[in-house]
Amino acid sequence: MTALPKNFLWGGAVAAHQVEGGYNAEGKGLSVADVMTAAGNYGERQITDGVQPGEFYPNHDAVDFYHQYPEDVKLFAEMGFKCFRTSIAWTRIFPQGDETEPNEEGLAFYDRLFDACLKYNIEPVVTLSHFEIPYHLVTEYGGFRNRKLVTFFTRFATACFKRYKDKVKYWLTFNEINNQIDYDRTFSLFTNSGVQIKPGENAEAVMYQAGHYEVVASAIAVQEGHKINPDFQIGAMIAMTPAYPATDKPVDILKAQRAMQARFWFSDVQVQGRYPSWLTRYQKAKHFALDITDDDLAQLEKGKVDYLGLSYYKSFAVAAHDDEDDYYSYNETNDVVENDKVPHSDWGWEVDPRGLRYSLNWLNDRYHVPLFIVENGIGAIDKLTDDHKIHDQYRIDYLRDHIEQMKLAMIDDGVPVMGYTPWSAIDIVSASTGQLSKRYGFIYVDRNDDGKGSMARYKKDSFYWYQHVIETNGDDL
Ligand code: BGP
Repeated sequence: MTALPKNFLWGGAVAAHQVEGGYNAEGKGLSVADVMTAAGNYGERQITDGVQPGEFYPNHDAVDFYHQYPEDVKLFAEMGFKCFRTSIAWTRIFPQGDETEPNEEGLAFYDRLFDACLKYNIEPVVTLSHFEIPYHLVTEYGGFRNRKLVTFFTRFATACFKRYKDKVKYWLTFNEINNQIDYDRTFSLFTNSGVQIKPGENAEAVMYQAGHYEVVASAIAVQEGHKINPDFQIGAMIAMTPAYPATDKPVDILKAQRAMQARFWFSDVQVQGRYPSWLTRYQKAKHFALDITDDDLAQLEKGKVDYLGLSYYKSFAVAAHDDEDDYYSYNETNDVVENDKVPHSDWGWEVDPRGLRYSLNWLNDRYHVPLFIVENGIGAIDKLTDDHKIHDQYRIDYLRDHIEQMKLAMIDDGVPVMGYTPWSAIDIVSASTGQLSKRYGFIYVDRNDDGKGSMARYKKDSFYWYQHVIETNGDDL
């Protein structure tokens, strides 16, 4: 098999709120992640009115990366990482989100972290907003339902671009910006845009308004970033979960088409610089009175991204409700159905490696920009043996199968992929469940769902396997 490009960016990914801890260290403010409790299943975490002393809040200490990052980065270097993806916690830089001046202690922390990476020639890949918006922007402004968030986000982005212009080349604006297409699920709206739906409100309309302000904020940030450093590569980032038609019935085919259009209108706007025609008509037909100005549209055109980051975990199937599906509108909560043609993980997520090759081709045909797989992994219950080993063959098998499909897309189909940073470099807090027991890392962290544990790190079998994959540039899986 022909080798991948020599400069292929092998690495691993995390997010600040899921790995750092230090939730109130050195001036950091509360983010939406800090006010969500743990829970048992997808997206069921509860939102509280703030920090309840004594209760276990998974993101408060996470896995203490805030203090242990020098040793952790050394382990990433031992695996051979060429890059490391994490986010900058917005609330370390602007604790409340609406200040005019950044918090120097927060800026200094990420200086130290990026220096630790660069010491080993590990390129930081930095997400600006990864489900971590300041909670004050939620309570005071209503999150991204408020146009003021455009100013607050671009101020945050510009502060980061200026400070790290010589340390960070690869940036991503909003993590999985398209999750909120699942507008009936509180978790998706609250974590992406900090929006909470009021009684009687049309959640879909609010989602389109908040999503609009986010893509405008992203477009302005891209322009500001390129002024600060023309070499910046600034990307959008989507959860690439392809929707398959549940059957070959024409109404299911149409439903799957609308699902793909709805799930990826965010990246359509951020990559192509304009709204897709179906959406403009749909929003009018639904009488959504949205605040979209001509200046906004001009910004979208000028602020197109340089590449597209994506997470890939699974695919799913969708079905129409009847044979006369009008507008063939899409409601993720109601339209997604069980796909029994593929195996599932411990948390019921479809395991579909070929779906990655399908996705990479679909995105390449649609956007014609470089792609970056910035998340791919399997959450599992890992067992720590008495001699501190973790035999996670299931993770090796999952990642091997997906890397094989990525290589086919790159080498046989000619899809340009910049890099691959599996989720996750080290065990982290699961975003949707708040669980530490839903483990993804190459490195095991001794910390449990009740907050107990030594925080010690242990290399899993997958650590050594991935080290060899990187060493052979993906030739030997
Ligand atoms: C994606 C997020 C990551 C991570 C991942 C795994 O949605 O970008 O932050 O959370 O999913 O999902 P989970 O943590 O819910 O198991």
